[in-house]
Amino acid sequence: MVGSADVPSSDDKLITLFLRTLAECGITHAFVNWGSDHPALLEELERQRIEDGKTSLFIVTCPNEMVALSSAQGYAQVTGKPAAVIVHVDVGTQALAGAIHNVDRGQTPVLIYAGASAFTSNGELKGSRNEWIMWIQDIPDQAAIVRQYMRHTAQINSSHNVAEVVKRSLQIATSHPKGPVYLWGRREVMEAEVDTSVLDAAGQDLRQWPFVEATALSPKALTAVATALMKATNPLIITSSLGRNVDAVEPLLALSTLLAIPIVITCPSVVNVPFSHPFLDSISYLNPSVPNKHLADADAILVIDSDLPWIPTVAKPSDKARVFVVSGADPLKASSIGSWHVAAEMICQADAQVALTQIVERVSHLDEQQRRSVGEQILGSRIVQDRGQLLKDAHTAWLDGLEDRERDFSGVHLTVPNIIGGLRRAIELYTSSRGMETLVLSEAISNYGAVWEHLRPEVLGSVLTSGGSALGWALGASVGAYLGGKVKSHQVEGARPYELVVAIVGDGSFMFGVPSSAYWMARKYGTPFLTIVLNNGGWKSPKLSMLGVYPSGLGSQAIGERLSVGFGPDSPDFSQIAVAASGGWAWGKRVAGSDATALEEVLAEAVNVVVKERRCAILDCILESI
Ligand SMILES: Cc1ncc(C[n+]2csc(CCOP(=O)(O)OP(=O)(O)O)c2C)c(N)n1
Ligand SMILES: *[C@@H]1O[C@H](CO)[C@@H](O)[C@H](O)[C@H]1NC(C)=O
Repeated sequence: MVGSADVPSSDDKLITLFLRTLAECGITHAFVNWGSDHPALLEELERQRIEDGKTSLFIVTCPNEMVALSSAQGYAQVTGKPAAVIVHVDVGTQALAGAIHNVDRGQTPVLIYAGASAFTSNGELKGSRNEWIMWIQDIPDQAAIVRQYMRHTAQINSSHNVAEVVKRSLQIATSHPKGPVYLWGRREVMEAEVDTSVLDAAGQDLRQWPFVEATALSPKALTAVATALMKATNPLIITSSLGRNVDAVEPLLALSTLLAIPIVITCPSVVNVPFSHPFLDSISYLNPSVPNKHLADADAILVIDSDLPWIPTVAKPSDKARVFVVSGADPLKASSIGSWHVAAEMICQADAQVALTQIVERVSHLDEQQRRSVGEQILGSRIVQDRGQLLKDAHTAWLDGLEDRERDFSGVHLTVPNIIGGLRRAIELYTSSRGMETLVLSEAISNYGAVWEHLRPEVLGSVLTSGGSALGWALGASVGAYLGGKVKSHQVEGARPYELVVAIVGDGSFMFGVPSSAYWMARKYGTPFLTIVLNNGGWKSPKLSMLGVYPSGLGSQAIGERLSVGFGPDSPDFSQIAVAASGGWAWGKRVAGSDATALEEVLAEAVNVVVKERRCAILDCILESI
C-alpha cells in the first residue's frame, strides 16, 4: 500500500477506479437511487466535488428505480451509448421492474450496478455490517433477479480486475444484440483500498475492447435473396426496428426503389422509413383492422430486423411465398423469446445495413448480367414501373384518408387523429426548427398505430417507443432522452439539443410512469417536455384483449368501470399530478369536446410553454371513455 498505512491517499480506492473506468469508457451519466450499500460511492463523489469541482459522472437522482432505468434507456436510445444506473441491493434491483424487460427487448445498452450487503459481521473489514437492514437484504443469488434479461452479469470482487469487469460488460452491452448488463459488489469490496500501481495500470488498453463487428450475408444467402426479390411478381419487405441504425435506412430505400418493393412496418420501435416515401405501405401493430394487403399475394418476402412480421391467426403469407429472415444477432431469438417461429426458407444472421448494401449491389449486378446475356432488364422495366405507380397511388390514398380523419370533428369527443394531427401541425408552426429537432416518445398503447400514422414522422430517430411492453417508460425516458440530446449535441458534429421532447401516453401508461418521480426530475435537471395524455378513462387494451376472445360475451356489454379496467367515475386530474410533482413548475390543462379551434389553441399554448418558457406542459386530452 502506497501512502500512510492508516490514512491512504484519497484516491487509492476501488471505487475511484470503478468510477474512473466508467468515465473512460464514455459513460457520462449515472441515474441513481442510493442506499446503505453506497457509502464508498457517496464519499468518493463528494471528494470529487471538493477536489475537481464536479463529479466525473453527472449524477441524476431518481426517486424511483423504474424511472431511473427508463431514463437511462431514453438516454441510450438517442445517444446510442450506455448510461449507468446505480441501485440499492436486492430491493433496488427489484424496483427496476419492467424497465428491465424494456431494455432487453429494445436492445438498449445500459450498465446497471447494484451494491450488496456486507459479508462480514464483526467489524473485520471497512464496510462490515453495522445496520439491521444488512441481514435482511442479503439474498443467496442477487443477480438471479435479473439474469435472464441481461447480456451479462458479474460480481465485482477485487480491485485487480474491476476495470476489466467493467470493460468486458460494456463490450458485451454494446455488441449485437445490444442490451443491459448487471454488475454488483459487496460493501467491503467496494470500500477496498487499492495499490496505486493497480490504478495506474488500468485504462491503458481501452482501444482493445471494441464491440463485435457487423456480419454480412453469406454468398449463398445473398444470391438466394437477391434472385428471389428480382424474380418475384409481388416482392415485399417487412421490418420493425431496422431504423435503430439510421445508416441502414439508405440501403433499405435503395432496394425498395430499385425494384418497387412495398415496405410494411410492423410493431415499430423507431422510424424505419420517412413517412412520405411512396413505397412505405403501412405501419401496423398487426391488428385485424389494419390488414397487410400485400401479405397474401407476396411471392418473395424479406423480413429484416423484425421480431414479429405477422400473426398467423390474423394473416399470413401463402405457402408458396419464399420467405427470408435477416437479423443482426440471434435471428431465432433462442436466448430471448420462449416460443418463436417464422416459416421461412432461410434464416440469416447478418447486419441490416451490410446485408441490404450487399443485396442492392447484387441486384444491380445480376440485372446488368441479364442485359448483356439476353438483352432484358428488370430494373426500370415496365413491370417495375407499374408496380411503383400502384404503390404511389396507394400511398396518396392513405394520406388522404389520414387527412380526412384528422379534420373530422363531427363526433362528441376529440379523436386520436384530431389530437395527433393537431399536435403535428402545432410542432411545425411553433418550433423554430419546424419539428426537425423534435423527439416524440410514444407509449400510446391501443393508439400506437394511430399515433405513428398521424405524426407522419419524416426524420429518422424522431419517434421512439420502449421496444417492449412494460408500461411506465415514456415519462422517465423523456428526461433521459433530453439529457442525451444535450450530450449528443456536444459529441456529434451538426447535432443540436432537442428543441421539443414530447411524451404521448395513455392515462394508464401515465400512471405507470410514476409521474411523482418523473416531473420532479424534469424540474430538478431542467428537462422540459410536453406530455399528451390520451385519456380514454382507463385501460382499453385489456378490454380489447377480452373482446378478441369473447367478441360478444358478457363483458362486451359492460363499460370499463364495471369491468374494473376503468378509472372513473372520479378520475385523477393527470395534469395536476405533474404540476404538484414539480412543485408548481409544470403547466397543465385538460381539453375535452370536439372543437377544432379550442384544440388548436390549447396545443399552441402547450407547445409554446415547453419551447419558449422551457417548462413541462401536460395536456390531458379527453377521448370517448372505454
Ligand atoms: C407493467 C405493466 N403492467 C400491466 C400491463 C398490461 N397492460 C397492457 S396495456 C394496459 C393498459 C394501458 O392503459 P393506457 O396506457 O391508458 O392505454 P390504453 O390501453 O387505454 O390505450 C395494461 C394494464 C403491462 N403491459 N405492463
Ligand atoms: C467473484 O467471486 C464469485 C465467488 O467466488 C465468483 O463466482 C465470480 O465469478 C467472481 N467474479 C468475477 C468477475 O470474477
